[in-house]
Amino acid sequence: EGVQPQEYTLIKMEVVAPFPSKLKVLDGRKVFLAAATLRPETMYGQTNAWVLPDGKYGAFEINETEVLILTQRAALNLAYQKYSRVPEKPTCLVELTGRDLIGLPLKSPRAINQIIYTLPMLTVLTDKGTGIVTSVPADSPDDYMALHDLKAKPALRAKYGVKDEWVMPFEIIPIINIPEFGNKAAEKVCADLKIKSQNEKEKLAEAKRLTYLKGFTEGTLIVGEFEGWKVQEAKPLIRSKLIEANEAIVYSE
Ligand code: A2H
Repeated sequence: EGVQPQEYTLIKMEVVAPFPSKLKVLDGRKVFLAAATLRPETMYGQTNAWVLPDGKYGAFEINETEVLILTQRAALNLAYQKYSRVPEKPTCLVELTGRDLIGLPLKSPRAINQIIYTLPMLTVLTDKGTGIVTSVPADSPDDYMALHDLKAKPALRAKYGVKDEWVMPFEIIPIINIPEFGNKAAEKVCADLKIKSQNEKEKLAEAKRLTYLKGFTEGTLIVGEFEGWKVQEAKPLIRSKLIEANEAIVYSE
């Protein structure tokens, strides 16, 4: 972890009922996967969520009706944050692994796709954010390559019990134009750098650096309420709106 605290936005992705047997104890509650992002303005382009298959997660009660699924570490961090409204000792209603979450259908704020699915990504870190990541393959090289791998490799899907219909219908949704990279910056930069899979960490770090910088300084939104706005200007407004609507939570670590 860095020396500077990192401020994330936690996106509340609602798990659509009926719940599978592992989540039956949560029946009747509003259950969310909490995804940590630095790019709340990209939420229009969500195609899926990512979990680490062998990662440990828990379902934590945050008030009478709402439950957040995230790592225990993140639940504790959140509880100690003054304005989170999470009790200081959040109750874990059920312990889960990433495998238990794969295939869960979600409704996520601002997503153009009505339903997105929870899928495995092998590079998710459980000691960063919440251990849950929302996937925006148009603008995130990690997300683009992980989705590309799942689409291209039937054996990878089989290994994690991923059904074709959770992956194959989901195409990149262009949401931001960057003059140098077009409307699918992550795809363009991954192709330019000849990245072959989600495991090419060094090349992906370079791809992230390039897209992150240009997206922020030169990107323009091409969808949604802020269509035509510069990313830089829209970002804080979209973030505040998500938080005011109780669709997202401030989180730092
Ligand atoms: B970002 P930083 Cl469109 N493990 O959100 C791996 N990656 C994680 C994570 C974890 N536990 N928690 C969060 N992340 C991802 C959107 C996005 C992101 C876009 C473009 C770039 C980008 C959609 N995914 O991040 O190490 C999340 O993905 C580029 C760095 O704290 C989060 O923001 O700087 C970002 O990494 C946080 O990374």
